Amino acid sequence: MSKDAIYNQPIANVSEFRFDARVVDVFDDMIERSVPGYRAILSMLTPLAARYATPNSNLYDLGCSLGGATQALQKGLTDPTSQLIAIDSSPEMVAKAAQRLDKAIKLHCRDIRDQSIEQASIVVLNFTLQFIPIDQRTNLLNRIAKGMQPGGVLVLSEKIAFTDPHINQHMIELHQDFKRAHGYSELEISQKRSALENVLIPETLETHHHRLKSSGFQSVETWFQCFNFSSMLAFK
Ligand code: GEK
Repeated sequence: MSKDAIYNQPIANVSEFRFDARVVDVFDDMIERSVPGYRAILSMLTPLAARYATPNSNLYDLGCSLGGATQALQKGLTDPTSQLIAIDSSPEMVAKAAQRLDKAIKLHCRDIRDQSIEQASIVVLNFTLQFIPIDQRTNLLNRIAKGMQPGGVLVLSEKIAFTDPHINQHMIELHQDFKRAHGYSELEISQKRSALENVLIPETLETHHHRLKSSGFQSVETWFQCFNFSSMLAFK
């Protein structure tokens, strides 16, 4: 696994974060050392797929990156009539994912805002919605809910914000401690923060729960949280 050293030297003007070839090359290392609980969340997708995938349904991994969540879902599938569909808008990501994923999985380089959702038993947005402009999130979730079967489940994992400014600040600092403990320097932490500033927009859990309910999901609950990283289940 290549080590993420993208921000370890001073950069005069840090440009907006993009999922380009450089990021793709170090992505496995970057996400493991940056997102608390990433592995734990992936590992839970396997029992989820085993429980909620229905015959002749589609399972979507939206913003699949290198297919970590897709592979975790596939491990839980027992019915050969369920179809896995993995989508990402970064051509470099999709090219590398294609080398890893089983050929039975439909993998497309596409914006998730243009992806039709049909007969879905499971939809995964594992740290992807946070990159969609806030004013387009409701529309996307409406379309996802519409394309899901009754009883289907959406897994929504997000970096989150907190209403209480003190808690918000503590969580940000605890997350930075996590990154330090995983070998990132102060320079790397600060340059990455600048790169993500207008690209990754976190919202509170209350906002997510409210939006999910108003988009057509019956029941919503947070099942995982570590500092400012969280994962929710929303049932149609
Ligand atoms: C995992 N889910 O390993 N349409 C399609 N893809 C998009 C869009 C969009 N509009 N916006 C961003 N992406 C993965 C991790 S990473 C999270 C997801 C992170 C894609 C983008 O190209 C990238 O691959 C992914 O969403 C976000 O479980 O790096 O923090």
